[in-house]
Amino acid sequence: MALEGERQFSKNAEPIGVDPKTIRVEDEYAFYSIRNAAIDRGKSIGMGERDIAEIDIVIRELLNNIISHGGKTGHVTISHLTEHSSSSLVLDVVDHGPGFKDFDNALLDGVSGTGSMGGGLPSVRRFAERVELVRSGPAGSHLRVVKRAAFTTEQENNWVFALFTRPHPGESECGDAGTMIRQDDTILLVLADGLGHGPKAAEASRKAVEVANNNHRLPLPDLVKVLHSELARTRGSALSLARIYPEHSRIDWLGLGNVSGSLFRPGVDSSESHQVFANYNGTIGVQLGAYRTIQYTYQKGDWLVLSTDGLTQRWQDVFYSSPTRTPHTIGREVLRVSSRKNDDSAILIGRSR
Ligand SMILES: [Mn+2]
Repeated sequence: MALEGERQFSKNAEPIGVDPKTIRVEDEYAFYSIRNAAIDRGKSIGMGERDIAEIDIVIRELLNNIISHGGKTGHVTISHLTEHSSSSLVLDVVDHGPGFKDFDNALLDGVSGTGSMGGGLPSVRRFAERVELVRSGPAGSHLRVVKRAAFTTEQENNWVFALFTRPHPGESECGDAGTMIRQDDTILLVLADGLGHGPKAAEASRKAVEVANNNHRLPLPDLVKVLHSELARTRGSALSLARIYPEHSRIDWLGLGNVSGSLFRPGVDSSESHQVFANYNGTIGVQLGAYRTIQYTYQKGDWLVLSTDGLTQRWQDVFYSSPTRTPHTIGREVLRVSSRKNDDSAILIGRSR
């Protein structure tokens, strides 16, 4: 919600998210196509019902501003980010109006600016983590809105997830990246560990997430083939894929390299059973040997954990001892106590309810 430091115009007018999709605004009916595309994208990055409802309101307000104050035409580019601790929806809104006369006031409740865009954008501010004025002036405005998915989402298929990443200490970018994609009755989980750390590692893992997002309907072995060819010009990445079929209590697993997966089943006498998934050797984009999908079954109440080798085995102790067992609290605690000092770290943790 903080706007401090974001009032200067950004140099970067290009969309900052991956897989950008641009929709023109020529009249108020553009609302429906933009809303639907944004909602689809929000769902694909794991947003829950509340986030989706808020996106609806945010887009309504942004479109109102284009129609009422922004010269009636423009375009909206929808993209997403999967960096840091969570996924975000990014909206780049460009109009052909006279620009903002008073951007700060436009974000306040009850302020009506006549003749300028921004006759009040309070809901945009309330429901988005970042609202940034990229450009304002007689040739139109460019507003960037970043809405982060809540850490955990609860949806009809009864899995709750949290994704946490942490960069190598001393690096600004994290070389590990992941995503959760809900599609029809399945959930695809992706966790990638770009080789090494720093910007080149981040480039590889981000690319992997982007390619997985764009090809998420493919069977897992086919998705690996596409990933392998698309990452050929990157440094390469270890990567694991899990596709959950809630109706069949089944997880299809395709693990490559050092991104591990496991199921935990809390026992009645506080003992836990732990099943570690099998991984094949290989580095996406560099070298792949033989691999196949392996099926596991789970029960209600089981936990699924994907993690990179930036976490020490101590994370299992945190898991067993954590008194407040939500994916969010456990994931955050695991990163805090068991991240290695010499690598990026990431955990994607979920619970079947
Ligand atoms: Mn690593």
